[in-house]
Amino acid sequence: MNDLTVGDYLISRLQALGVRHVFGVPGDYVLSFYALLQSREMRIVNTCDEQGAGFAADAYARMRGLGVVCVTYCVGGLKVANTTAEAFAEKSPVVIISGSPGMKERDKNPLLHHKVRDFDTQLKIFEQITAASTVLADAQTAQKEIDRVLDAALRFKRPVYIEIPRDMVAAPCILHHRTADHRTGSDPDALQEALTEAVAMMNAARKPVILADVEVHRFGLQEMLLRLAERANIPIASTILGKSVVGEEHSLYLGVYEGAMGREEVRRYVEESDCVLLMGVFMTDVNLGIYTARLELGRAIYATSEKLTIRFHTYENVTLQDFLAGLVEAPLLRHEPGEFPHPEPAVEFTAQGTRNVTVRRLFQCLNAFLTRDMVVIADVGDALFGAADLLIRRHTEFLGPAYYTSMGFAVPAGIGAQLANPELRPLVLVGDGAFQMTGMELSTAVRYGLSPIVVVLNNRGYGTERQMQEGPYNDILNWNYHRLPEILGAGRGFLVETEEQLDQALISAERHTESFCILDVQMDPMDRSPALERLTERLSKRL
Ligand SMILES: Cc1ncc(C[n+]2csc(CCOP(=O)(O)OP(=O)(O)O)c2C)c(N)n1
Ligand SMILES: [Mg+2]
Repeated sequence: MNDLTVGDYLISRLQALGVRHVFGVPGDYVLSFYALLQSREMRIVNTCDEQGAGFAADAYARMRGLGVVCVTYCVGGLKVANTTAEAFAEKSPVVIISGSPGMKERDKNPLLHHKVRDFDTQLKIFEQITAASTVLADAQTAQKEIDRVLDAALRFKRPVYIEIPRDMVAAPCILHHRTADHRTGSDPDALQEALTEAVAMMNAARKPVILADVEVHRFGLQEMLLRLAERANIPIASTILGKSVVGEEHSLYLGVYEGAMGREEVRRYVEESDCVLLMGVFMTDVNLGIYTARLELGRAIYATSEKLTIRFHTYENVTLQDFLAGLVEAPLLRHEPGEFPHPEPAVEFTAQGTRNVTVRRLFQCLNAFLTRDMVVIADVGDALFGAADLLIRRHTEFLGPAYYTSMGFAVPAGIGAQLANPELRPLVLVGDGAFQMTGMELSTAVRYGLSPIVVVLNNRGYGTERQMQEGPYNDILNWNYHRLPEILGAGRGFLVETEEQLDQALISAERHTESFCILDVQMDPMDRSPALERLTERLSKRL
């Protein structure tokens, strides 16, 4: 006999997988599980709102390989539907744990508070936006269910849903032999044939190039990819979603490729290549510059965790890991790439006194300010587009919701990121509109002693949308963002109108490490980064 409960088992598995923090807001259906978390030395991080918890857990997962958000039934659960959708779309392994009415309470279908339609309404919603889901309704199967669902999160790098009825938390867990995880390797013949074709194509190419995206990071293949690039001497570009998958000071790094939205030299180099290795690439509109990218599959080796295509041949049952490992060992010729573009180096920023800050100058200044000890987190809007040209010094130092593009990610993500890796200080770039959605999570940062530097790009409204179609619906109330420290009782705020003030504020922010710093950077409502200029031109043609 053992006295392990279902709740204990779930927590011990999460701890074994490296999780030390759980983000969320409690409620009566999940209180007993919260008490258990507390007693098991799992750090509970209470956010102001569940959406904040969802984004924080997503960032934590992107940096540590697994994140957990824990909420109450429906009123909490449905608030993390959006953050879970983002994690699903961008492949981030977040475990959503929701409390729910006890199994015994469900007899005769009573109208219990928070219930929407049926007891399984929330489950059905999460089935659509997770890789696996379960309700721990039976102590006999709870262990297997927990194992199955957590394995799916790790295998597919997607969110999963675990609902724990409140009377099951303390139910004795019936232990079975833990089944090995069901990770399948590649079919050796298919792998061999794929490698032969890929190597022949790469060796015959004059100008091969690698385009690396987020899956390389999610599956921990950065080092292997670099080894491949270095062995065959092939330059690497990244997408905006995969930005920083390769340290951007690497001598083979070209820059961010995003079709016509990105820098012209990078676009030309990638599109003129006679052999493009698309590694873990999401063919999304934003990644491909709203489909302005000209990537012909007849010249591509396209490998993802879900499929492998070489020219027009598709190989079944070849994993991204095995394919990449095979290429690293294969007899590849060393190429002579000749001249190729590099990201613009960060030059020293000389503030031009009383000149007003423009988006372009803001990013030049940030580029000079960035250090290896920072993680840059960009929210949707010009914060994200402008950030494409920031020089990120080592991998996984950049987080941005560049595919699903939900506003409100960055401030809570800064909390998750700093808890995931306390050695990195978050530099959070966020539009005023996005800040108004989740920016009050700075309260959570204060509570847990975190120290993000938050730069609010204050262009008085929805600048990205203004560029496409102007109207009063793009205006928002102007807040005194720099005075938030007065409300929160901690932190430093800076009102920034000129370059001199920007420079000074960043110097002070760098020194003030005890708490958060917020820069309210005032900009012209119609100002924009070069990338946004190119993007909005394309988007507005589609309206
Ligand atoms: C949750 C959510 N709601 C609405 C949108 C649509 N949208 C995309 S950009 C944008 C404006 C963003 O404004 P702000 O955060 O101030 O950044 P800016 O565009 O001004 O740089 C909106 C409303 C979205 N992407 N996400
Ligand atoms: Mg704005």
